[in-house]
Amino acid sequence: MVRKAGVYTLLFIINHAKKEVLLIRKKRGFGSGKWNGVGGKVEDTERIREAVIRESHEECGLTPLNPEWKGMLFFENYDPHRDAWEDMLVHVYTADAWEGELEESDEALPAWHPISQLPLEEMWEDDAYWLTHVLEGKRVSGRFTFHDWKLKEHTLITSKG
Ligand code: 6U4
Repeated sequence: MVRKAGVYTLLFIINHAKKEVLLIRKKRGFGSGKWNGVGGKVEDTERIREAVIRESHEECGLTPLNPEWKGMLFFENYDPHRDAWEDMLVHVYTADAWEGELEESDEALPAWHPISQLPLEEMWEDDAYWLTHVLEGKRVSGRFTFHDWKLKEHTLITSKG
C-alpha cells in the first residue's frame, strides 16, 4: 500500500459589498471540472502565506492583500484501484481585499458567485459541511475521508474567527 502526503492552500476571496465569493472551475488535474477556491501545493522553499498569494495570482490573476488563516482541513483520499492513499493537509484562507484583474488561465476559469447560491453540486462533497462557516468568518478544523472519491466519514470543529 502506498501513502503519500502534501501540504496545500485553499483561498476564498470575498467581496463583502456584493456578497460574492471568487471560485475557479479547474480545467485539468486534481478536481478537474469542479468549482473551488484558488490554491495548490506549497513548495518546499516557501511559507504557507506566500503559496496562498502565488497560487491566487497564477490561477485567477488576483493578488490577495490580506489573507487570513481560517483553519486546517485534512483530506484523506483512498484509491481502491491502486490501493493507494493520498493525504492533503489544506490550510484554508480568506481575503477581502485584492489587486489585479481577473484572468482566465490554462488551469482555471474564475468567476464570482453569490454566497447565497454556492454551486455545491459541482464542488467537493465536503464543501457543503464547512465552506459556509468559513465564508461567515469562522475557523474550521476537520478531517474528511474519501474512498474512490466518495465521502465516507468526517469530523469537523468550528470556532469563532
Ligand atoms: P498545480 O497544477 O501545480 O497548481 P498543485 O499545485 O499540485 O497543482 P492542485 O491544484 O492539484 O495543486 O491542489 C489541489 C487543490 O484542491 C488545493 O487547493 C486543495 C484542494 N482540495 C483537495 N481536496 C479537496 C477537497 N476534498 N475539498 C476541497 N478542496 C480540496 O474543497
